Amino acid sequence: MEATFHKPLRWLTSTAESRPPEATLIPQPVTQTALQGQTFTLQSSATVGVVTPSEAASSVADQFAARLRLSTGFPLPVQPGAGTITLSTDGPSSLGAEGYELRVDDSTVTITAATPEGLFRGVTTLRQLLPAKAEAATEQAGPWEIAGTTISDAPRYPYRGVMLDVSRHFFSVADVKRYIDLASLYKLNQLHLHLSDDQGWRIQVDSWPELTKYAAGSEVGGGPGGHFTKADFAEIVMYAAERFMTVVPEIDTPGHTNAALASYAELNADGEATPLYTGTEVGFSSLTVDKDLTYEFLDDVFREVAEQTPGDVIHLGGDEAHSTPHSDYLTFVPKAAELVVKHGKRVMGWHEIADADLPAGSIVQYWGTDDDRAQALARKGVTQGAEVVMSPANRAYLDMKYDQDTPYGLDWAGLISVEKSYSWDPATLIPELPESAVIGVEAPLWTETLDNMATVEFMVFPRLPGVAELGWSPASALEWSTYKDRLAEQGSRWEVLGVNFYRAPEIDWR
Ligand code: TNX
Repeated sequence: MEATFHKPLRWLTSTAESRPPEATLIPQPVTQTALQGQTFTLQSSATVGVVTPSEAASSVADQFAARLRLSTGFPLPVQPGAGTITLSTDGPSSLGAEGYELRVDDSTVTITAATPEGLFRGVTTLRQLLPAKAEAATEQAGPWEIAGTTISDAPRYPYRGVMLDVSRHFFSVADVKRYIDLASLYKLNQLHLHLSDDQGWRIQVDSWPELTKYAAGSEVGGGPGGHFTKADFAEIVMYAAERFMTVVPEIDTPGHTNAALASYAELNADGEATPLYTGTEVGFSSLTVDKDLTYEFLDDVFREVAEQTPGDVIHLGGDEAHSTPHSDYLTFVPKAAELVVKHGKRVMGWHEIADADLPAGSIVQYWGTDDDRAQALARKGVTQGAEVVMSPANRAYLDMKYDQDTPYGLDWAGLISVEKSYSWDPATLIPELPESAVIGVEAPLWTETLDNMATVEFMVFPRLPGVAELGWSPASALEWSTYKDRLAEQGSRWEVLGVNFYRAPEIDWR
């Protein structure tokens, strides 16, 4: 199987000295230089041109123009060939799939990339260069000025993710779309959806219909739950794809499986269905490792999930299997992993899976808290040829409280201030882990204490942009003292977008 994720680009170096004082971008681009004395002003006559239009490149231009029409009230026609704002996919392949160059001078804006995805990242930067009011959904007064600049940019890592746990509490398609919109503002490219757990099953599986007929109707606290039909899930996948974000579906196994065990008595060792569960304990459920039916079940589930997901990864969980004897766990993981591979996907799993034999091309998601055992498992995964995504729970977990007064969230991995969530290097956090094995970062959001988007946004913002920057910007550009000024600027954008962000006292909000 062909691996999607490539080695980080190392050929571009940061030039922090050339950074103009007005730069307020997150993530910080690889290089940015001011064009002194030049200012672009978007006028009502402006056009958006697409050079070498393809369906995907035109869709990037259409999305951008549609957004700006709302706030500027300008017609902004999209046309083939050069425009006032030109998007070109004629850039050199040396920019990489996500790289782009952006130039703003007195009269034009040009974004050049090698792919539509690169154009999308460039447009994301352009949106941040415009005044915050450009994000408004209603017409605002100009002027629409951008300081002259040239930017050359490409990501440090190919995997830059955010997770949403829709199992502990269910979130609607509209909620997930908003989550995608907000994450894509920071160039994140992976949406990990935690689709099954003890408390609820959230994705339609036709061959095992009780999962959604029965176990979707449960969630933490006894609320109504819910699930994504195949049509819903396709809508999410497409919405994400239009924003160059890949959905990584997780079916958590062999623990965190009460929803399945409650739906089908025959999956249980004693043949009796468990009751639905609406609490927040972990580690009490397990699939039956020595039953053939367990693997028939997973074969069907992974097949139907694979069919619904164009990305090349299925996450099989593997965390906190405290009710699975360890020898059983070591038997289970390779068998479950083989089924994921059988359906054409790469295996991803929480770092515990690295204790078992893993198929080639696996991805281990590290969620440790600087503890030796978790770090050793990440290294063990790499010894087996796996790649690593970094989600250290004491830094990247968005469900941890900011401080003891935070009204929602948990604190088992510690309190995580904005500075703490930003101040680490994915390449060096785990001692003796080869840097080349790290393919990126992910910020997980578990939702035991979160049942609506306002509280989700409160935990996600302002920490998510920092993790996004760790995934995109060169290590030499990561500096809290300048980051926190750039972050302060983002507050005005969130106000325009109606984001319920936490006004952390560490940040000097404008
Ligand atoms: C641990 S992190 C879990 C989840 C919980 C989370 C709460 C991980 C792989 N498993 O089941 O929701 O803590 O922070």
